[in-house]
Amino acid sequence: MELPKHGADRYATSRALFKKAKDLLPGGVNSPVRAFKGVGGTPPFITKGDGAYVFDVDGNRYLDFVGSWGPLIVGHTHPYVKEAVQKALDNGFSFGAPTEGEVELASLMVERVSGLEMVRLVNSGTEATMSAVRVARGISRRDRIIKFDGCYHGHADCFLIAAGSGTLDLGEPNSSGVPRSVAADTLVARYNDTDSVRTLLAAHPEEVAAVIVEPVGGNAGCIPPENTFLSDLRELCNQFGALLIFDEVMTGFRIARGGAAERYRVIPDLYTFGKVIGGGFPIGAYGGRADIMNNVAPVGAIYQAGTLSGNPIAVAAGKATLELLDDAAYDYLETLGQHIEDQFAQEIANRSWPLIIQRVGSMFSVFFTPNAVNRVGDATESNVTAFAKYFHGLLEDGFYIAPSVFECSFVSTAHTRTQIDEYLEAAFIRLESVFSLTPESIA
Ligand code: HOZ
Repeated sequence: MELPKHGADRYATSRALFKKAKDLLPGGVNSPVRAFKGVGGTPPFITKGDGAYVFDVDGNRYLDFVGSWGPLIVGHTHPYVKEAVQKALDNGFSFGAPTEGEVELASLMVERVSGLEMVRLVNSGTEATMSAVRVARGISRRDRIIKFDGCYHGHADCFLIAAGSGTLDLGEPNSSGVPRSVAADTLVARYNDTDSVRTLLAAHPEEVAAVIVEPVGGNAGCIPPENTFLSDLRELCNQFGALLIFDEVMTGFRIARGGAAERYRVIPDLYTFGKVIGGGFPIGAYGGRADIMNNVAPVGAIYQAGTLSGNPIAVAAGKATLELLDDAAYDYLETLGQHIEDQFAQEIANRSWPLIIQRVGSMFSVFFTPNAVNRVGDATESNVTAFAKYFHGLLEDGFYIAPSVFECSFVSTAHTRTQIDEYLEAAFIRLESVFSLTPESIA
């Protein structure tokens, strides 16, 4: 395998741009994890994506496992999605009025997801989760919610308590600026720990509007739900009269045609979506049973609105992306994901590396700790220095994985088996070199 050239100057233009960006944008970025706080160094400034690859301003090419943090499940600039977007562009950028495309996208979603009868399109995952919580509060007339430590549901005030994603790189899971009164209504349970939820619900009878969960933890690395965790949540919510919200912004239409609900056979009361349903354009959605969603304005009294909601370009991209995701696509993603998992697991066992790979479908993480990661506390045991060395080695080799041990990497249908094997070969060489360093240098 021919690796790209190494050298001090390979990120020169990115470095200069990053310096300038820091004067104009907080941390030089528009979303914290992009600043490489978790791994140090300079983020490559990306100019172009094509299939499974992205290219930076210095002309480096990377096999991309970030996929814009999940939306690009069919790869970059897929011709079918591109054509749909170009067609939509010809007709106008935004109307602030109903369009046929919104109805078509909603029906593609409803058709695939159990218990999803109606949806409301919004502009981001954050908008989706904050709106879903408002619906739960409006219906139940209760104020409190339960979330899980290390779960990330976007940046609305009520979720930035024991949050995941970029907050973990900064070592500060509670954002400043969140009013104490808002934080007091967010109760925090332990992921994969049903008893912690039961205890909170029992301690706050008739106070909890909703339990919101990432059905597969994706913002403290990839953390699958244990055994009956999700079905236990379903039962507890029924028992205590709280709504169960699956935040499927990351897992929706990715880990199965019908998302986590299909994969784990548990149906929540409300769903939130984003990422894949916009095919790379800004979008979000929340939805659930009609008897719940018909409480949203203009039918019901729970208000939520947006100028760009249902934007025709985002809708066209999302619709085209979903149309490409047939059973064969999910089988393919599963096969590639399984191959990555098997190869890593074998290599880890053979070489006794203190690592673990965790995967669900086409999302995966390699944790730099030998023990299973079942919640955020386990993930924070990861050797972040070793991860950073591994990450930068792979970047130099032309492989772009998530720049934080607390984020997932993603496979798309544009990745080929050959590309995946090239990545595995490079990853194992880099791991070999990381673990041959003295323990002190990677402590
Ligand atoms: N919240 C996203 C990762 N879990 C990061 C989004 C971004 O930086 O683009």
